[in-house]
Amino acid sequence: MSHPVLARLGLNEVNSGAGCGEWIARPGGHEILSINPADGKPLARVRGAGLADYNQIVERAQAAFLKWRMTPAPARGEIVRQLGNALRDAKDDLGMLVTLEAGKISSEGLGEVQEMIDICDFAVGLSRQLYGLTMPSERPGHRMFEQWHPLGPIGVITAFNFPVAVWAWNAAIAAVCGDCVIWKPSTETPLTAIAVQRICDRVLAAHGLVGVFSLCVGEADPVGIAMAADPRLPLISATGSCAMGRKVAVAVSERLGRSLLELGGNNAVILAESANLDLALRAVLFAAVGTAGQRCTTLRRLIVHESIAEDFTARLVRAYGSVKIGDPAEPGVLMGPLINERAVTTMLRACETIVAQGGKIVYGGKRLDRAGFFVEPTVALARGDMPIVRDETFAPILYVLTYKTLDEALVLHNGVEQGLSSAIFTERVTEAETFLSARGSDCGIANVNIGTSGAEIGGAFGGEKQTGGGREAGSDSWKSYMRRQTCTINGGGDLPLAQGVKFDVG
Ligand code: UN1
Repeated sequence: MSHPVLARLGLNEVNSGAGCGEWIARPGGHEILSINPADGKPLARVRGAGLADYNQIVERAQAAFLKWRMTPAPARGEIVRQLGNALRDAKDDLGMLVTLEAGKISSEGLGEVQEMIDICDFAVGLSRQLYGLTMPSERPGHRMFEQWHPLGPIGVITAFNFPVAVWAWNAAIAAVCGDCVIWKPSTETPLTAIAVQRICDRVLAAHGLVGVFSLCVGEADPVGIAMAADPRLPLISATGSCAMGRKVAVAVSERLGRSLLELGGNNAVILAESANLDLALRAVLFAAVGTAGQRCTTLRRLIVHESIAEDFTARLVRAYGSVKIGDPAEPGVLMGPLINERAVTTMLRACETIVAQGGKIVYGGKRLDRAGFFVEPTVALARGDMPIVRDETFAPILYVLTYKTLDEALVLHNGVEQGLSSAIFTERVTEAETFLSARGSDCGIANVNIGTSGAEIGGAFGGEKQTGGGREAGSDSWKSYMRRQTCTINGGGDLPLAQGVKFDVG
């Protein structure tokens, strides 16, 4: 066994990736090798689910739903509270496993588990606040109101870059809403998912529950495809690339199901002339280089006022030079590896394309000569009309673009197909307000004087345009996980009809 953390989290050399409580001992899908991206070596193996395993998991979730939907929401919240506490107890180990399997630096690995704990806390409070409105009826003696009911078992598909937090945003909220959750994690990070599922198993078993949360590790074919097409799952929440989201959206809408999509971003910062440049420098560095550029909220385009562009780029390049790259488990390291070999190839190819399209790489652009999947964080001078700038390359490449007027900056800013996160750095209130106005940022997240990444769970998280339109985590995102019912009760002895319609017999 490669690392003691794996054993502490109940992981073996070969693990079943399918089940809940009682795991399917020998699932029939492909075997998946979990690799540590920091050295390219295997951590452990996972047996993925085949179609028969998937069906068994859905059937168990359907059975569990019958009991879970009738459990009072605050009682469901109490179980999510206990899950949050179990995550607190496991925080160090689980954070380390995120580092080992996803290559995130330690503080980000721990941050992810903290994000799970935070959303559990949020969900506990929410379990007593699933409010419906009461509205005055136009008919005498009538009462009209709406109430929210659980949807059913739902499918949650997550990506490698947030291997546990994004599941938690969905699962904690869905659970207090009364839904059961079937999780298909990325095949790059099956071990963290199994570890989380085992924690869920323990919490649920203490209450005689099984099947509220279940796991189905597997390839898109057959598991992802089956989930998207499955009418037993009224909602599919999916995080990943726009290409993946498009397939999920088509399959889910074909059966008139609901999807909640959190797809690619191409996030920008507008750096105005008046900006506090020290603050901006730190924010840009974290947003562009943090998580090795593998967040959907990663800063990809820096739109700088032309008067400060040269100086700021020079400072940025110096700062890039001081970023410590290396083993993400080591203290002081700020940037770990990319997730796999394919990600490295994609990044290097993008760097060639930048040059071919007339851009100039002023820092980075190369692979590091060491084991694992390490690259240099990269800064490129570019123009908004270069096709590569409009694509999301899931790697630490930052394009620097320049502008003269705020209107011009906004055109550049909104001139991409994705619409997740955005920010402006300015000390002028008029510029900040324009950025936040209806003619400003067209993204789901718009910040002033903070970077594009690192959102808190209390807000609704998601984006517009090809980012998919879904909202997860805080605010009223819970409504996506429930069905709304409008109820009218006639408490009088008469039968008045709405809109004054008369329909009297005799
Ligand atoms: C993602 O990359 O899919 O705002 C989610 C952030 C994190 C979530 C990112 N809280 O960067």
